This record gives sequence, structure tokens and C-alpha cells, in this order.
Amino acid sequence: MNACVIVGRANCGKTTFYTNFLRSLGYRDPKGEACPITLRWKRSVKACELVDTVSLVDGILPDAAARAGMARTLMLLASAYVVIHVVSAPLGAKGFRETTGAIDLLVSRYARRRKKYLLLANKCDLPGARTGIQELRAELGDQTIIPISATLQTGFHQVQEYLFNLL
Ligand SMILES: Nc1nc2c(ncn2[C@@H]2O[C@H](COP(=O)(O)OP(=O)(O)OP(=O)(O)O)[C@@H](O)[C@H]2O)c(=O)[nH]1
Ligand SMILES: [Mg+2]
Repeated sequence: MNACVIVGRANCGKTTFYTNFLRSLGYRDPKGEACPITLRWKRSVKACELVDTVSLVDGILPDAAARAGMARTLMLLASAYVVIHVVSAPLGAKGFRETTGAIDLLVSRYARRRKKYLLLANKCDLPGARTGIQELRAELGDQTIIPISATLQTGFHQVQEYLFNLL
């Protein structure tokens, strides 16, 4: 089954998106890190697997277990059919280029070229999100960015449509 793999930095809201997006699709009690789903658009139905991952960080982690977790995420990223990249909107372009190693920029460059790619600007309910999204658009040019709030479940309809068209 085609895997739609959710990746991003620590605390950007991957698990909140995973859980609440599943809820919005009618899965009442989402558990675990992977879930087979069906997406409906108009009269069509498509199936895929939604996968949550351990966060990506810049550099090499000193802790072996944490390194193994990130290695697993990189393997899931490499085998993904669709990469769902979550970033924190209030961080804006800073999250992409001003941090050491700029892991978001690396993920974005890789996934845009090699995968079907969906970029979600999360936490749009927080102050600074609007400016952050403008910065992201300036940084990434013609890349589609869908603003969401994983907590409030806003923007999910657009995510569903976009994901459906990628499958
Ligand atoms: N205001 C706001 N907070 C959010 C949103 N999404 C997630 N959060 C909060 O951000 C924090 C981290 O959310 P998680 O979903 O655990 O983030 P994560 O990317 O899975 O984090 P790790 O698995 O630790 O890397 C939690 O306190 C969430 O409640 C959002 O849309 N708006
Ligand atoms: Mg998580």
C-alpha cells in the first residue's frame, strides 16, 4: 500500500496532525504510528497508509536509541510514496535556513525532486503564522504550502483533496 509518511522537526505537530487527521476522516480512536486509510473525493475512493515518524534533527545525535529512531525515519522517508512535511508556521523561513544544518531545507529539496510532496505549515492558530507562511513562500517559490492547525483541524479539507490527487 502506498505510504504517506509524515516527517518534520521535533514539536512541529506531526503526531497531532496524524491523530486529528485520522479523526477527521472518521477513525475514532487512532493508535500506533501507521494506519491504513481510505480517502474519498467526490465519488472516487483511494487507499493509502498514513505513517507518523520520529522527528528529524540537525546533526548526529549522541544517544544511540535516538540515532536509531532518526535512521528509521530516514528509511521511511526514502521508501515513501508521498512525503507529508510538517513545519511550524510561526517559525517561517527561519526554520528552513537559519538553523544549523537546516534539516527542513534538506528534506524539502530531497522530497520535491524524488517524491510526491506535500508541505503543511502547521500551528496557524498561533501569532506569527501569517508572516511565517509569507517567508516560507518567498523561500520555496512555487511550492504548494497548505496552512493548517492540527489542533483545531483547520485546512484538513484542502489536505485531503491535495493528498487524494497525489495518490
Ligand atoms: N497551537 C498549536 N499547537 C499545536 C498544533 N499542533 C501541535 N501543537 C502542539 O505542539 C506540541 C507538539 O505536538 P506534537 O504533535 O507532539 O509534535 P511532534 O512533531 O509529533 O513532536 P515529536 O514527536 O516530539 O517530534 C504539542 O504541545 C501540541 O499540542 C497546532 O496546530 N496549534
Ligand atoms: Mg510525535
